[in-house]
Amino acid sequence: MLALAATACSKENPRLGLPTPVTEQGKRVLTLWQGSWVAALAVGALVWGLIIWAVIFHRKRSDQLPPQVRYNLPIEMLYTVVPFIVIAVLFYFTARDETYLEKLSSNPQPGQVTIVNVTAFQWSWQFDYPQYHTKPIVGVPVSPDASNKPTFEIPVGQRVRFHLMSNDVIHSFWVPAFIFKRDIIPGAKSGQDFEVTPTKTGTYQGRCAELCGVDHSRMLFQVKIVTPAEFQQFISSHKASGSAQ
Ligand SMILES: [Cu+2]
Repeated sequence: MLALAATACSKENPRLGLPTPVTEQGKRVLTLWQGSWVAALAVGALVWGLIIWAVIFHRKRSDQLPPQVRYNLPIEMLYTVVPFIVIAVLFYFTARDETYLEKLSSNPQPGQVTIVNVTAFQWSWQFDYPQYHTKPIVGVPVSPDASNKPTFEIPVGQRVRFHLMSNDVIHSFWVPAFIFKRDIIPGAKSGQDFEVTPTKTGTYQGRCAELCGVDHSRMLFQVKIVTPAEFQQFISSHKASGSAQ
């Protein structure tokens, strides 16, 4: 109830602790989270109701032992079937949304799907656009200057594919506003790609979410979601010198 009250000021449904999503995929995660809360509250209301009912209507009235009942088959069945239904519903929606979030474009073409290569290292990030032959955006490890976070840009309204790589240990790519994070396993051959469709322009904070060494907490970056025209400008200003494109 506290969580509901704390988020009730916004016009939209309460986000229950999650940030405002800035991607299509983030919206799906938020909806799954909200649905899980509704399911949890429904189950909670049932359990609380039964407890209160038992406390009020079946409290001790005398020293006489009430009739001792065992093996009530209908109730035993109910105990088994109801949790199974609860789990099946949660499983269905989780599996459905996981499939949606894992979906990758079969043939990513520049202009339709922007590929960003993300390389994590102790303790910063490098961002490359392999389709555009740009100069890499490299973070300075252990930069005491908080404004010096490596910042890359992606276009709004188009799919963006992140390809994650690590040079050393396990890191984790996390942009809270995406409501998504993915561990980066050094040498992993699969599972290191995911796609998002940004829906809201702005500058969003990112960080490493896997304890990866002494300066883990300084592994910060920023992602700017910009209009496609601004993105083209960003790409031309980062072209490697002497590149044909
Ligand atoms: Cu890290």
